[in-house]
Amino acid sequence: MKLEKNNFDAIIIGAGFSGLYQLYCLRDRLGLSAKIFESAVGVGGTWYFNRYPGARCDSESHSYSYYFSDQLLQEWEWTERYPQQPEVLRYLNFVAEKLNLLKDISFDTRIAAASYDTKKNLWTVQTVQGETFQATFLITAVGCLSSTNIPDIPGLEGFKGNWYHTGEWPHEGVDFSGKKVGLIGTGSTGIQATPIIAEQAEKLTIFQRTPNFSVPAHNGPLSEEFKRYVKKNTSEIRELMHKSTNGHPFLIDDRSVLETPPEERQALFEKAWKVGGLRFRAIFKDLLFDKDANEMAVEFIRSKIKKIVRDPKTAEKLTNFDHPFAAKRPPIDTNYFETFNRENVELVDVRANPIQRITQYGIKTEIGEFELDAIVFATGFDAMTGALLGINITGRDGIVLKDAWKEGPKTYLGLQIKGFPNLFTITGPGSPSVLCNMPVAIEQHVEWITDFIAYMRSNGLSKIETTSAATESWVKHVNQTANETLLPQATHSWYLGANVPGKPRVFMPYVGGMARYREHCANVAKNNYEGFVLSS
Ligand code: N01
Repeated sequence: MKLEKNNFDAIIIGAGFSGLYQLYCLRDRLGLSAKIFESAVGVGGTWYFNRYPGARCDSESHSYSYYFSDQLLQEWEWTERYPQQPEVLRYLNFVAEKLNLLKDISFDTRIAAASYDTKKNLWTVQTVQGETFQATFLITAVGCLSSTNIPDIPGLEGFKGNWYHTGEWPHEGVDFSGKKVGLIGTGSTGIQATPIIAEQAEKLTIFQRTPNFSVPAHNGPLSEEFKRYVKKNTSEIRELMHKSTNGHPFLIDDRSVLETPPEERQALFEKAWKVGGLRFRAIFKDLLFDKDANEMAVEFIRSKIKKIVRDPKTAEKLTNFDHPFAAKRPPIDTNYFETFNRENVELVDVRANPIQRITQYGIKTEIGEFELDAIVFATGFDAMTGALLGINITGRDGIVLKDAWKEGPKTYLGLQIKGFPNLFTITGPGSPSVLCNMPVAIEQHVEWITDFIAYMRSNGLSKIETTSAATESWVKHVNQTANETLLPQATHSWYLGANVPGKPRVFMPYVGGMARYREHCANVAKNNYEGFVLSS
């Protein structure tokens, strides 16, 4: 164990779900000296920053937990089917205190740069304040959706009202009472925020570029019976999540929508709509693989929206879909479409009438100017690579990560990058990550990294780096797997990097499923970490 003040065995960047568990594993399981550097003044990562109205997790609460500790599972109790942001933040603080993690986290400390010294086999990280720290291992736990994307719309600097990005929401909250609010973006975030802001604001105008699918969440308090079921069946729930494609506590049904007779198919869609949430996507096995199969889900959702939304013109704008259902991350909602029946809500189609500029008093589109007191950007993130590339990372022989990823991110297993020895990327591009219930993806990565470091230490090894061959073959597999599905057909998706101008178009997450990925990683470990060069 390294004892000098600024030297550690491992440095972890980020104190969200992944960083906290990684610290616990390295410090308490392996006995290493480890330190987290976190830019915020508290734990939580994405849950620390995303405080927008309606912020709630789309995974069911009983699955949105660490499953490595029975004690944590028994002591914590979720209150609703989907946890609200403050509850998730309370949970992460509970874990950090329970595991005594806070003393090894340096808050309010942003890492600006990290560089690898080949001779010393050491990573040096530098904070924005200029302080430096060193470690053998560098582990990024920076989150996939943490670098906010604010579109470059001319005129924003001259806007006289207030504007906000949902991912950097003021901690004191925002009171929209009596205000005319404009909201740009209809992804999961915009869809969650819309009904809540509409209840408060005098007027809410939603600027929609791409009509989005959404399925009712059917949120509500958890029954005492369900809470007892969760506590009694932790092993079964864990096993089910590990077996499932997306790390959720339910499996994708083995039934084909195309082979199901029409009446039965309709009944199954209706039943799934009543159950709600991400379970809707799991009722047929072919929805993400076959365009005709997918079209049946599209038609069903379209008909539901048209029944909810009273104004036919608004309903038309909301259902003029241009991509397959679930090819982009499918939002789930509470009263999203119902909100368009309110007198104080207006929908503007900015694909037909593009935003021209932001003026002093509002947003100007081709059909006219919308007067606004506040603008909410629910415009998403520079996903998966933004936060990593926000740190100036230099590897072996002066290789800069930005240059290495000029044509898009390339990793082995989403965990390691050629040219960057001893650097691990938790839920990095090329891993199931955002296509999975995140805590399940995170636990698997953290445990795999921990086992790898333990293996190195017990074999007297101190340096690992993946090979070009392993990387090329994995990247090819990630692309092939994506192309077997309909997901790349949503050409404006952040999965492809298409939401950020100039970002290379590469399908970033691994679509092959959590269960398959898990098995693959286990085999790599079993074969003495095939695809890595290990040395002392
Ligand atoms: O961001 P998004 P998000 N002019 O990128 C629009 C996770 N999440 O924050 O589709 C006009 O999905 C853009 O339009 P288009 C979840 O994984 C999780 O909503 O590019 N519009 C789109 O409508 C999710 O997928 C939870 O045409 C512009 C929207 O902004 C991910 O976070 C809750 C524009 C951005 O949608 C990101 O979701 C919420 C412009 N210039 C989110 N630029 C939970 O489970 C962008 N848009 C808790």
